[in-house]
Amino acid sequence: MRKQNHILYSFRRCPYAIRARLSLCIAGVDYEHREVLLRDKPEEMLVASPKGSVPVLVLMDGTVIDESLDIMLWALGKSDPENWLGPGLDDMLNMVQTIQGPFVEHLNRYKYASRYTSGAGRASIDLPHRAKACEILQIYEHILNTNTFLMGDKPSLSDYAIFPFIRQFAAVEKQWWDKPVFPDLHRWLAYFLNSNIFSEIMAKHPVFVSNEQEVKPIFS
Ligand SMILES: N[C@@H](CCC(=O)N[C@@H](CS)C(=O)NCC(=O)O)C(=O)O
Repeated sequence: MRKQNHILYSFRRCPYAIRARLSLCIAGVDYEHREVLLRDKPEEMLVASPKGSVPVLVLMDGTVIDESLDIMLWALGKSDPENWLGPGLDDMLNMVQTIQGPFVEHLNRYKYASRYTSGAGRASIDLPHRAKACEILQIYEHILNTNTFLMGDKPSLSDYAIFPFIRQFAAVEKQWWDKPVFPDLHRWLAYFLNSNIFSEIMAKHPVFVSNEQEVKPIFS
């Protein structure tokens, strides 16, 4: 009989799912990975969390955690071998809120400009929103001028909760980002992108279809 396990519904490139997987990995939490297609979400996931966003963690006892930051805090609460929760939690959460609030708003408008505009002026990227996002990045650049990481000389929850979004931002216009526009942020991001934990959690998984059906051999 198949062993019961926690289940994570995830999407490989999603920054929210990336940070959830990072925390599950560092905490050594064992789980069944269910890779989903955002355009075709499995029924099991929607039953567990009707809002339909990834990541969704369904614990063995049936508890559902469907906010990435809550998954991070749950995993690190179980085990935090690198002391990601070491710095003050309130300061870290404040920093994280800026990213998932205003920064993500500007990132989406910059990256997916054509979704927000129509007609002749339709652009593929939105530079005013890039500039607004850069105002926030300038704050991090300033911190990283003197600190190796956002909260000091060791990586913490803030770094791991934030870098997946900066990765997404950096990929929109790679040549421009690589000038580099923010040299210390560039160095900081490279550290995480080259880390073993990042390679581990970016492993590709076949798309999960349903418990009853076969798993499709497609990769996202
Ligand atoms: N607040 C949620 C946001 C998660 C989120 O927005 N995930 C995106 C993918 S990156 C999603 O699932 N969007 C739904 C969709 O595209 O249908 C969290 O932190 O977990």
